[in-house]
Amino acid sequence: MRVLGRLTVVVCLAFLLLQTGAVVLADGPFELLVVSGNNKVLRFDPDGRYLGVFTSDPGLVGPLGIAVGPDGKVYVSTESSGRAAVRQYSSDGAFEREFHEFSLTRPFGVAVDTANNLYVSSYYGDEVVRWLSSGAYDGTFASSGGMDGPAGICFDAQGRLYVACDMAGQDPPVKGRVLRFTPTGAFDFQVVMDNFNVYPSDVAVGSDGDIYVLVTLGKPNNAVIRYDSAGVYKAYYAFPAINAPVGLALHPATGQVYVTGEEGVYRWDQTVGQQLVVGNGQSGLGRPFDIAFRPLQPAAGNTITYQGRLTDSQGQLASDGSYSLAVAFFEAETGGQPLWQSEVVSVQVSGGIFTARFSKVPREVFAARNVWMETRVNGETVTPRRYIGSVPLAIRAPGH
Ligand SMILES: [Ca+2]
Repeated sequence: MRVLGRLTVVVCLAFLLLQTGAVVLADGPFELLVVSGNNKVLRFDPDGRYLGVFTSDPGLVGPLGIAVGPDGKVYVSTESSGRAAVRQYSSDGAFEREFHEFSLTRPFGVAVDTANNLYVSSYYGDEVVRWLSSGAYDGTFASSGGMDGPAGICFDAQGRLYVACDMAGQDPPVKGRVLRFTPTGAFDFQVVMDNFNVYPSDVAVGSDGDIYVLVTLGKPNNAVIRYDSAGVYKAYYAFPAINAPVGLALHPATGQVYVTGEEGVYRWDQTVGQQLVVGNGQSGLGRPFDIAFRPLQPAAGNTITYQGRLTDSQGQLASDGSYSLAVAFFEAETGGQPLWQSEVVSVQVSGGIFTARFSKVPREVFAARNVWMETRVNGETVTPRRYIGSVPLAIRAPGH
């Protein structure tokens, strides 16, 4: 017990409910980040179940491309009113910094190498530029090989950069192609489309080294064309339902092809062919652009709703009003470092009852064998810690 002003107050846990955004997946623990034209990035599981908003950062205006770095940082390219940039987010969607250069135009493609350097295509600049992991702008990384109209970009396992080029600025016209560059930026290989008017807009490389090219031919002929690592044609995945396809990603475990167009997010299924994953307009999705897979982030959706009652030592309800409240979780009843502690939130107490919500509680808290929760009210620690057990999806605390 601690004295709070003139009152001695204890917290009684009415109940503690853990809500989780984690979904058990049959096909592996991955989630899909989808750039939404309404200035958001949304999270979905690979079957299209909505997992929440990754970011609706007000600085995200005109989002285009997306990439996830090996350190879990997420990069989203944008262009608004002629100003192009890339915005960096933590894995839980908090904005961290912006990369901007005046020369950047229509930055459709974003990729990150294994050293966390950032690469961005500049569609009208006919180049791929780079920012080093230090944040320093490194200028042009690749522009040779006749690069024209670079859009989507990606790396393969050998650290080689692939650039989907629509070559639309050429007169007389030339065929669209994917250019490949060595880790030092030297042009070393290309895959040229078989026909004119086949415009590559994005590229992905499978774990087997196969090259997948998303091409625009006009609805209903839009498709992904698969080549082996030597550029030999291998397969054709037709997406007749979509117009203006822009984003391509391969499921990291199954290799399934995912694309976006005006109508939503689609994937190619061995049995049924094109298959709708998320329709445009569903779950707040507005005109999907680029997409990227990343490991499922259960923690990002974990929210604790803490409803409790404040009383004094005689059991009298605390007076109505605003109180500050914070919680910390420990593996022991006394001592030790907290597994996690919340920020301080303000709660309204009415009739002794309050509700506090803490979001983004890391999953490690709930992986611990035994967990005690400590509550601080108006800066004072309320003792003893409450045992809340090893936490399943919903728990009821002992005591009250
Ligand atoms: Ca892409």
